[in-house]
Amino acid sequence: MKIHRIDRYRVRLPLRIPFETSYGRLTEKAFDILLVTDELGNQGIGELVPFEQPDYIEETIATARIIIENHLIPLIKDADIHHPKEVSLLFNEVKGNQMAKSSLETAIWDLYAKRNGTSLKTYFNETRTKIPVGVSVGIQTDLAKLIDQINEYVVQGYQRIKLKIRPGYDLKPIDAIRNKFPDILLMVDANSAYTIKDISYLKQLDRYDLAMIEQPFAANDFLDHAQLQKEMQTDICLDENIRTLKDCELAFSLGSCRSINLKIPRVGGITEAMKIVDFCKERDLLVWLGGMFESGVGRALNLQFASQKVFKFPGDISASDRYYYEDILTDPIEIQKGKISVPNGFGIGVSLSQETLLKYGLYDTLFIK
Ligand code: OSB
Ligand code: MG
Repeated sequence: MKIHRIDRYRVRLPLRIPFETSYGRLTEKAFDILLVTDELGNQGIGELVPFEQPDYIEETIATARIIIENHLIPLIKDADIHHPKEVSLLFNEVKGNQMAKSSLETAIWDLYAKRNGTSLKTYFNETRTKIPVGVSVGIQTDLAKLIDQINEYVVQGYQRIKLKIRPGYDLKPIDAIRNKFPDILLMVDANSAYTIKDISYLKQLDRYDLAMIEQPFAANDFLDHAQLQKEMQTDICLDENIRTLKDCELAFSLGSCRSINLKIPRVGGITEAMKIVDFCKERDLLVWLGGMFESGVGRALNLQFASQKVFKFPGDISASDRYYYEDILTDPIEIQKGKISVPNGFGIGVSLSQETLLKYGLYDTLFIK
């Protein structure tokens, strides 16, 4: 397989509901769609997912574009690729920058599956056709509005609610949700907003029967998380910390968490994600699939990957209408009875709406043979 050209759309899609986390507020999501074409004219699609601000992790969409154009494309433009697993090896000399790598690596997996006339999920183990899904709810200081919003998601069938929290917005909203929905599968995500000084405060969360607390401490901290996990009953889940399989090994051996939020782009692509899944399975570490407010392309990829039976905990993979007024797919992703169907076509299984892409995006060509 030879790469003959790479094109992209740089897109900004307005969000239906602004999304607020412990570190900021998002009203539009910027992302790039990369189209990788082989010597036979097959085309793989990948999404570049980082945010515009380096406030979730250090990568931004602008830094990722530079890495892609100046460092990653030169590594694949003359290569003869027999299997997409070779791409992560070719990219090895570029340190970090996982989301930049993932955008091309996942496009090449999609290309490979399309070339072979098969769905992407055929490369994964023990797959299902429908996936249980959850929804991540942004910070909403008006608690009546928060409860209304969650109620709407529960009515739509979402099987798990994840609430974003930060100091000053934690016990009260959690208490309000638990009072109204005593039995829902509920978890919280702090996006690194607390520190080791908050351990005794955070222990109060143990009384709310939370499925887990995601990333309470800094994105590169393993020791303080291990201390917290020792003192708390509630499972700790790591998100920002996990960039590689090595990070999972470290977290497991230190006891920093009992659960991993796996995002394919945050670990550099499908090949590393598969290794992490194998590791978690062997160690009985709960692994579930997270999200990055992806467009339909990234969520179609997430659905293919989350089709594996090991992802029994509902992922952050919501329907198109939870995020956007218009998605960039010809057929938006829909939820039915708390589940989303894995798209059926070749590769990631979806086709692009060129009209929507051009309405919200700019097209250019990065490389032509
Ligand atoms: O921490 O998981 C996170 C969204 C943006 C940035 C970080 C996170 C999130 C989510 C939403 O929680 C997941 C989604 O529905 O895509
Ligand atoms: Mg998170």
